[in-house]
Amino acid sequence: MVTRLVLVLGDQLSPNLTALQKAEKDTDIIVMAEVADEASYVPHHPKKIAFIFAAMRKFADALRGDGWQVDYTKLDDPDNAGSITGELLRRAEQHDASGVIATEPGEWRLIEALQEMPLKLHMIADTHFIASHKEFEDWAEGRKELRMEWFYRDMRRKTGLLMDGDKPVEGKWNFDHDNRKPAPDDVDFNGPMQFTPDDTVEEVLDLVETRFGDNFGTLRPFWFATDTGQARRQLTHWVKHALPKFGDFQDAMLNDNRFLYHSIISFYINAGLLDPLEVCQQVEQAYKDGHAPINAAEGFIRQIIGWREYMRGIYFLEGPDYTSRNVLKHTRSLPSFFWDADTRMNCISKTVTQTRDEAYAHHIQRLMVTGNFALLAGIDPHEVHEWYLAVYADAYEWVEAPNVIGMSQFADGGIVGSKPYVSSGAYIDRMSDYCKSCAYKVKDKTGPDACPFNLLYWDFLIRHRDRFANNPRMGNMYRTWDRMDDPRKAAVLEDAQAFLSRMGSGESI
Ligand code: FAD
Ligand code: DLZ
Ligand code: SF4
Repeated sequence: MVTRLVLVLGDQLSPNLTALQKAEKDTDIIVMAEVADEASYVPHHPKKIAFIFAAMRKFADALRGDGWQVDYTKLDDPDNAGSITGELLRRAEQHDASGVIATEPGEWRLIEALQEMPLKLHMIADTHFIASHKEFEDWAEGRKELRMEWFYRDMRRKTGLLMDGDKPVEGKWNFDHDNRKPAPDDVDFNGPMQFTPDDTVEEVLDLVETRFGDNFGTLRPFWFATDTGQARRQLTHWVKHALPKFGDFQDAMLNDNRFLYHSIISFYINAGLLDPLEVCQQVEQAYKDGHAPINAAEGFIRQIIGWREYMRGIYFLEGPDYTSRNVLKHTRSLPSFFWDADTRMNCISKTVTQTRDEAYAHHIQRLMVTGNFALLAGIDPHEVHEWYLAVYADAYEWVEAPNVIGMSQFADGGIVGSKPYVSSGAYIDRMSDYCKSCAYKVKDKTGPDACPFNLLYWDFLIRHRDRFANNPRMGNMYRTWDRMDDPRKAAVLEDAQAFLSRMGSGESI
């Protein structure tokens, strides 16, 4: 009998994994390994490492219960080879295995490492996505602009989600204009379901505390779901109590509410615990049952079959050099307040503190607070990319990089976004209550108390005028600048430079 190894990675924890479908229970051996290389290629948030290790251990137990032979290596196992390929080589020798079956990993780094390994490799597509690489490539072929909205409509047609024959339900593809309400006074949802750590989780928490306790991020309290059953309970809880208002307040931010009406399921979908199509079908059903309005259901489904799939398509279409793109030639170092939250800018301080505590921030905090600031201030996009990859529990390069390098930092030159996502403090003030308790004044455009976003916004636009002045979506911004009188323009740019040099010299800002 020939034995083959079947690799299951920490973000492939699904019984429908293609590698498992191709394997034979009687003869093949599943290899799962907690390894130093994966746990430290960026300084991951301790909650992220604990989540992955705990979910891996439980998934391995479930596979054993289902009759599979699983060779599982814990991080502190003395024989641990320290890398995925090292572990495969060690197990191959142990079992005299003929080769490895693997589902394609979500990062070029690991795909390349597997391909270079001196073992026969059968790498299969990951079918936990709506679109295959080929479908995305065919869609992209010959298009001048790869706009998400057009791709999304194809995914609606393909899945049949929210479709009435070949037409979108309620006559429109996109209800986004209903989804920009500012922060509500009262949020009648208490956030995600929280799970008390069981023995498996506790053991992992102790390990992570010892080995990664110095990484940025608070490990305890730890409440994440760590198996599919728990993740489904969280999803159902959210559909019941929060989905109806998800659309309305999708872009809002609040000092005292970290989750608002967000689903907090990206950790679970990205690790394989939830299936994206099943999640969307559950949301569609809530709409059909009259429980959720169309703007909520459509807004949510678009995030998953639209943005999530589109981001993956871009990552694989653009290739391994994507994370080193830097068309705006930004070179400033990431300021220390991205790690210690020590800044008088309340929006940044709140977002970084929340990120430290939860390994989570929602989309608008990531895009319009930390991302916006990094872009305006001209931070090196690779440093920004490594920060996002480390600090969020849902971050794997296939989804993080297009969001950061593309959508947030415009470092890909406009493949993901047709214009840079930049704003002055006015946007943050409209969508949150951050500015009310900030040391800076959002209404001040210059002077010692002026909101730094106001200063840097103009500095950014003027710095990159040659690139953006002819962008039809940015003409208004430049016209507003051109209407300002010269002394005002000079004061804005001077104050912006002074701010950047204070930041560069490490002064508290
Ligand atoms: P909800 O707001 O409830 O949205 C529902 C689901 O839609 C999410 O769970 C997610 O699966 C999907 N989704 C929404 N927007 C996106 C998007 N832009 N790209 C991909 N999926 C999306 N998402 C990640 O999963 N991993 C990342 O590393 C990541 N990095 C990001 C970095 C930046 C700079 C930005 C702007 C966004 C990033 N996102 C990332 C997208 C988004 O912020 C998160 O998916 C979302 O905040 C997760 O929280 P949630 O589950 O409560 O999402
Ligand atoms: C993120 C991560 C971490 C922290 N640790 C492991 C690990 O020890 N073993 C493993 O199989 N996977 C881990 N992962 C997930 C991988 O990094 C992920 O599979 C690749 O980045 C591809 O998406
Ligand atoms: Fe952020 Fe400016 Fe508002 Fe302060 S005033 S919270 S720095 S946007």
